Amino acid sequence: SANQSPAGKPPTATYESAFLKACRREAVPHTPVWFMRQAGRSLPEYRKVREGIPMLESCMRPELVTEITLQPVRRHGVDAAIFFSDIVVPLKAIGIDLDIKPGIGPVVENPIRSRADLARLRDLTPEDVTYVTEAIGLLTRELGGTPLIGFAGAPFTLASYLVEGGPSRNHEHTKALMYGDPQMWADLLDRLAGITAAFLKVQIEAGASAVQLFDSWVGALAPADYRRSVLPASRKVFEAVAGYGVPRIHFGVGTGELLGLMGEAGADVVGVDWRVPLDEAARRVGPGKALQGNLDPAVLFSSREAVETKTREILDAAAGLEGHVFNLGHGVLPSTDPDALTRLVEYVHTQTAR
Ligand code: 1CP
Repeated sequence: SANQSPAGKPPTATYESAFLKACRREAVPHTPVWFMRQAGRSLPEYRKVREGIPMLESCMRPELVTEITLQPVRRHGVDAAIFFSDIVVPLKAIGIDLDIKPGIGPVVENPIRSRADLARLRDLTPEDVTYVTEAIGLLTRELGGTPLIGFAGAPFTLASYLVEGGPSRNHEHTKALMYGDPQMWADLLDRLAGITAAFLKVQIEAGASAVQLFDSWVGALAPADYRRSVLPASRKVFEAVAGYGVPRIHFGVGTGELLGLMGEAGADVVGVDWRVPLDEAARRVGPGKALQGNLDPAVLFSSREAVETKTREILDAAAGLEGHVFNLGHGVLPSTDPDALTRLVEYVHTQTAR
């Protein structure tokens, strides 16, 4: 596998990549860069190949997934690719009645609200997502030494879509279940942890060199609730994939107060949004973990000078870290100028060349 230094053989280019070295907290030739949502609507070549193809359908076409995943690598020279898919793909694959609606996001026809609904969440098997295995096989051949990041939604964020029935600002139905029926909530998250772990294993076994667990909306919770009601399920996911030796990244938005606990859940790399400077984030996370982040994606709409100033601040705050992967604090906004992203990759690489 490209993911482990093969005993008695020279390590692969992928294993020696700046991205995987930074995740392992080893010395790097330059700070590696990738962007959450680097594939997608900011790229005209993406809009072109997606034309007329619904989002979920495009995730099930291996050649299209391969092309879309490679687009930002070719254009921006980022240090890692992220598999083109969505956090709801494994739920669709086990038969949950959902769709991704343009301009809205994932919508679940019949939300999960009662104990009887839990039976709809059956286990995921590799046969449910053969198109994922096929796409990753194609991709790892095309990518050469560039690592591929696999990903999945974390149990809390998946539960939020399933219980609310779609995107939500306040997560009120989700919290009603969490506080009102803690046993059903625990069972729901445990089932989702099993599905998520199975989906990550498929990606790693097909050739993904790292995985990111997106708990995008968990910042809606206080630390005590996170510890009691979410951390056990996220820990189960991380433990399930620990044996592969691939770096595990854990990311959420608005999680400044949760960074320490998110590290405890078992990640090797903790993702940080723009609200906490990286040196402070490192104090909260503690030793033994790399950090990923954390430029506000909205900064890319300002002048080149302003982008460089904000980026320089991040690189300075990251100077004492054990490992740093440069990223945005959340996904690329759809109307971002792609050239601003290309310039940002170049700026981080030249500023950190060692
Ligand atoms: O038709 C389209 O183009 C729809 C837009 C879109 C895209 C391009 C959606 C719907 N998903 C995706 C791809 C996607 N989703 C990727 C691969 C792209 C890349 O990173 O290069 C990834 C990693 C995701 C993961 C994802 N989906 C997350 C976690 C990341 C994050 O932004 O926090 C979440 C929360 C989702 C749900 C989702 N899917 C799509 C939308 C618009 C949303 C968010 C809806 C909401 O606000 O709740």
